[in-house]
Amino acid sequence: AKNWFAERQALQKQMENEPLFGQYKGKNVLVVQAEAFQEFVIGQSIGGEEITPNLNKLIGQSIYFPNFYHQTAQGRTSDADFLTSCSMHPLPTGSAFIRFAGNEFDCVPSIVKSEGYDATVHHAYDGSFWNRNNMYHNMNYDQFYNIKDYTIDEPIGWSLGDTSFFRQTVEQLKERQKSPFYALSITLSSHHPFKLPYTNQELSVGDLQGTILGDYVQAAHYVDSAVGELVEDLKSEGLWENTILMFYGDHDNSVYDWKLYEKYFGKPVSDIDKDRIVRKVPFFIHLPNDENAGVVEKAVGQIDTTPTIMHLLGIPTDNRYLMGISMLSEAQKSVVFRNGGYTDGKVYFVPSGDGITGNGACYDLTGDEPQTTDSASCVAGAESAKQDLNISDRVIENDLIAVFHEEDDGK
Ligand code: GP9
Repeated sequence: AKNWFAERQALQKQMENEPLFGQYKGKNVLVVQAEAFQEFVIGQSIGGEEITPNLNKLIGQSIYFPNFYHQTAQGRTSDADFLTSCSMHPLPTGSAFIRFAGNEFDCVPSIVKSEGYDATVHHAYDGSFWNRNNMYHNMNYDQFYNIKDYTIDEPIGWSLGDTSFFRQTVEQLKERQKSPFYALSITLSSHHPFKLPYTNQELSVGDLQGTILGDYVQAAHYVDSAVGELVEDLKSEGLWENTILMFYGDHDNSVYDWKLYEKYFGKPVSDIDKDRIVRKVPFFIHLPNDENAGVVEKAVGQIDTTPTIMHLLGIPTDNRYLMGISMLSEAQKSVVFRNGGYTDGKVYFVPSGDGITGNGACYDLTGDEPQTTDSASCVAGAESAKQDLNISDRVIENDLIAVFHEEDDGK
């Protein structure tokens, strides 16, 4: 396993000679992990209105990755957190947050703390859910703000509406008076089954009215407005120009009634579209002064988030055990899904008996529309995906990062 990481570290190292490396050293980082927020709502309108007007505008001022995939499994939101913060794959069963919270990992809070950052995590729900209290303690956060730290002045769904959640999160960051800060804020209002209070349902969803997908679209619109207010708040607090804002969706919405999507898109949904609709979540990075804005088509995944943060802040990856590589780097690797599927942007592999359609197909993505292609084109990639998953499982189950660190320290 350590040899595998040596190869990965060599690939990660490429970023150190690339233009953005360290260009945002010392800036604050605010990461928004949005509940069940999928890519298919971005840039779309319904009933003549944009679903995500604020994000659409912000994406134009950010580095936007339309081919960013979630890689989560049974651990859902906790898997997204583990993938993005610790750059490891989720487990085949259960959640690493619950099963291996005591293990050693190289997660973003401890990495940025070694550079003098204050590191906090914010989520307006019971701190014991997904074993967060223990896992966040182990991840070395300076503080975990949970339901006990929020005033429920906008009750929505499981707890607090995202608008108030963001406002109170910014207040918490201000009160800490620590700079630079790294903060992860995990939203909740768009949780399944997406039923917002009537007054928060602002869109006319037409044919989708009264369906779960209609409710989902309303919820996405609400989250978008909350993000719009967050941006205004950051501006009025004087944080906007010295903070990197990242936004991504954690996982899919568990709605697999394809007739509803056909109504939404107004056209049939093919098998490959189904798989990609389910796996794609948006990812954007807003940099101070709207710098380096543009769309990056490269296929990237949640596991690449921590190395991307390190790239911007200029933190080398030596002696860190991370499976991803920076999304901003020219270096290439595949996005591996927990079911053994993968994509490298050129092909897309859906293993048989698994995945959304389970059709065991290899698709060529290089033309205008994805086409099934000879399965031989996906064989080597599928082998390598299997190996990545295997390495990740072995490392987690045997707490090998602790061993690697000990060996490195002894050198
Ligand atoms: C609860 C929230 C939801 O705290 O993170 O988790 P999920 O049910 O989406 O995994």
